[in-house]
Amino acid sequence: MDYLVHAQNPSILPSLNRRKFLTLAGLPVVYAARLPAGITLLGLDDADPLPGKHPGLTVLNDRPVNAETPPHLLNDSVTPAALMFVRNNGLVPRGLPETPTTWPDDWTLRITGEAVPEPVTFTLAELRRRFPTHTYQITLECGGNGRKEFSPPAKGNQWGNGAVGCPRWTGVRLRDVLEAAKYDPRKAVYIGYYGKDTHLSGDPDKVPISRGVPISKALEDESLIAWALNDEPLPLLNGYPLRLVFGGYPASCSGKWLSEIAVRDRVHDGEKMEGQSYRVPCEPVAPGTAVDDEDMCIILEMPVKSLITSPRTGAVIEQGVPLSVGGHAWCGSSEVARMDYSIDFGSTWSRCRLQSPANRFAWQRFTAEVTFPQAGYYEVWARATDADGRAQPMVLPGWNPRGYLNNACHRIAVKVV
Ligand SMILES: Nc1nc2c(c(=O)[nH]1)N[C@H]1C(S)=C(S)[C@@H](COP(=O)(O)O)O[C@H]1N2
Ligand SMILES: [Mo]
Repeated sequence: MDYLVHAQNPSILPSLNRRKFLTLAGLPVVYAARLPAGITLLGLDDADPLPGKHPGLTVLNDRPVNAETPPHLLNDSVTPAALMFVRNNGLVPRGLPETPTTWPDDWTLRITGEAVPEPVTFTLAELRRRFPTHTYQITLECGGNGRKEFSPPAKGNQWGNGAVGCPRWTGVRLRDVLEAAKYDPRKAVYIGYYGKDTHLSGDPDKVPISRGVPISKALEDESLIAWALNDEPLPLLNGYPLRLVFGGYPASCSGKWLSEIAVRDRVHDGEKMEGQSYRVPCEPVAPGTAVDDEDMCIILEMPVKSLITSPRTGAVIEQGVPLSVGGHAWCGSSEVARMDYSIDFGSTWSRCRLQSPANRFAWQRFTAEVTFPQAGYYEVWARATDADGRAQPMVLPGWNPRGYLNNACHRIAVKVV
């Protein structure tokens, strides 16, 4: 096997090169190349449960591990650790506990780069002792969440709607640590992260991912170097023992298994910062268009979006009984200002109740009591609008080659009997 494609991505299988293999739980899927588009391998359901994760997560891929959370399991206001989605680009670092209960004091974080006078190393124990600790509830959403719906399809994990979660994160401000490392504000342009996960090829000289954010984002109050999720050590698959957390930006910026932060004097040029990764066409293009690298722009803030988490799609309800609908809404910068639902395919909309966020970058709970005029099949559609008046589109927004930023309205089916 000279080249392994472990991506569990049935919709692109027919286009796979003959020499490429799909494996599941370490076994080759022998006839993978013949699997019709749209058929998901049944065996994925038998894959071993992921350490620290709820068995209801949908595993898209087992090497690297990628798993999303079905919308109806995301109903908690604060996402439990076991329900936080997992998106790995490489292999989880070896030698760490599968279900951690404490922190390794001697884990180190190096601050490097052109914009610090010299590299500085902090142990995790020092970080915890030396800097003020902050806790924020922050939504993380993969830039490719919703990719499954793009047509023509985009390569990569075919995420449904569940590559999102909003737990409470505890750590220190990245700003405080950069200041302690005496970073030079006149030189600093970007930060780039490095983690301890390893490249799928096993090549120690390659890193699976090394992304970052503009220095202005790095310096925000809510930009954290975090060691706890909901007051417990981070789950192994979510970056134990240390990770970055940036609200409002694609979650790919929030480096896991964090071991180094480079303060760069230029836009960070690490793995998956360049080319077409986490970029969209600078100008809108027609679906299917091939776009040159130089016409692709880095994704910064994520768009306004919402998810109906209760009831689950397919609910059967009794006529005359109002249905409680609930979910969350979030956006990359400002707050979500209003939330509406429709039961007539978007012809008319009614207001939902919408709570304020726990803090900036936390999702906001919405609820509505919905009544249906008669028995039958309905869909409930949900639409969030941000404080700048930008609303979710009802159909797929701007097609882009890698299938990012799908913030189309979420829908569920309801049978009234
Ligand atoms: N070191 C490291 N950090 C990483 C990744 C990774 O593969 N390795 N994946 C990124 C991507 S693409 C996403 S969407 C988020 C996912 O965070 P989660 O797995 O905790 O949900 O982590 C980001 N940070
Ligand atoms: Mo991602």
